[in-house]
Amino acid sequence: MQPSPDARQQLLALGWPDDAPACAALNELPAGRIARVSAQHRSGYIVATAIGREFPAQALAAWTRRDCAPENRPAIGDWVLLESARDQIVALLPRRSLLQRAAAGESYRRQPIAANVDIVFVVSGLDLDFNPRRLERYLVLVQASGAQPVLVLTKLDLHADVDADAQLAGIAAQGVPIVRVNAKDPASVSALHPWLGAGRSVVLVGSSGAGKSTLTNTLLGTQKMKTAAVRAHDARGRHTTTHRALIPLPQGGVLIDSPGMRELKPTGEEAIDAGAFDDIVALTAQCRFRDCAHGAEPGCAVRAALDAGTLDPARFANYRKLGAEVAAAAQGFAAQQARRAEGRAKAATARPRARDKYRRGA
Ligand SMILES: Nc1nc2c(ncn2[C@@H]2O[C@H](COP(=O)(O)OP(=O)(O)OP(=O)(O)O)[C@@H](O)[C@H]2O)c(=O)[nH]1
Ligand SMILES: [Mg+2]
Ligand SMILES: [Zn+2]
Repeated sequence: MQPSPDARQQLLALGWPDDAPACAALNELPAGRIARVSAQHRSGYIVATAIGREFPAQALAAWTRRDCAPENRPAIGDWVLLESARDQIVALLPRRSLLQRAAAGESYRRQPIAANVDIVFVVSGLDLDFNPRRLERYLVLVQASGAQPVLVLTKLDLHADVDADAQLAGIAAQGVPIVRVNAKDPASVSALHPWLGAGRSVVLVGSSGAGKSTLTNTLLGTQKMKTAAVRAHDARGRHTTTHRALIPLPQGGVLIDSPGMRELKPTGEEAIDAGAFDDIVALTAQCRFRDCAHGAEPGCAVRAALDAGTLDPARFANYRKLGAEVAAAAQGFAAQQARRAEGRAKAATARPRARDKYRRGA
């Protein structure tokens, strides 16, 4: 079946990256059966095949099983293939990117935040919520996603006096664009348009009250998302947005608004030296000893930079803290995988008959 040009056109409006060479194989698929996951509920998925054409779709049984890893199930932003006659999802199409964090608790499970996004807007207010260390944490996770980060600092109209430049110098030096906006003002927010053209998908992340939904509404030109004032004494938000939403924009791109995050733990897949802290990595390469611990060793370039005031000690401390967290998460995840494999092997030898019976019925 040749895809109709109409169906293809409609997918483009949902963020289908038609020009991406990596998607050549995907473009052979019948466009009329491709849909994008636009929301995820406990009972299943909402998918879209065109702007305004959204409907619930059944997930594959394999995805509803408890032992299915969350990152192997469709997430918001994923492209899926539907069965021709029914609203049943039959396949998850290959991803360009996946932004994820570790789920809360000690389970080492992963929690996808958004799939197939090109850009992650890391949103932070310039108010009391402003915290460069937390932004660095976001950047480590974004770095591992395959998407590009952009730092969006909101509430410029209220806090134009906040001197963020010095505190963000390390981040700016990584080449991460930093944009200051009044999220309520369309003219101010138009500074974000270059990242929001046709075929682009952008996810908004940041703590509650940062202004993600306010930005969404201003970009969209309507008050689609609910917003709420932050607490006066600490500028914390009230977790107003409770579900992720995929929203096609008049600028041509697609935006995913998400609930404010309380906790942002690495999954262990991140590489602390792969882009979020290049300035520190460059310094460590100049230390006299390759295994320098940046303590009392002679010829330590890191300590020299700290002493000279060219490296922010808080940034360096955060680099170490995040590095340790990534390593611990990777270890925990590997140990958990090993336990699971062992459990599966035991179950297979103990109950071959029962297992065969269930498999046949699935
Ligand atoms: N003056 C001003 N107010 C802003 C700006 N950005 C956000 N706000 C206000 O900050 C409050 C929180 O904004 P929301 O858009 O609800 O924040 P959110 O990030 O979506 O929060 P959650 O949905 O809870 O995660 C609202 O009262 C907004 O009007 C800004 O740039 N300027
Ligand atoms: Mg919100
Ligand atoms: Zn050193």
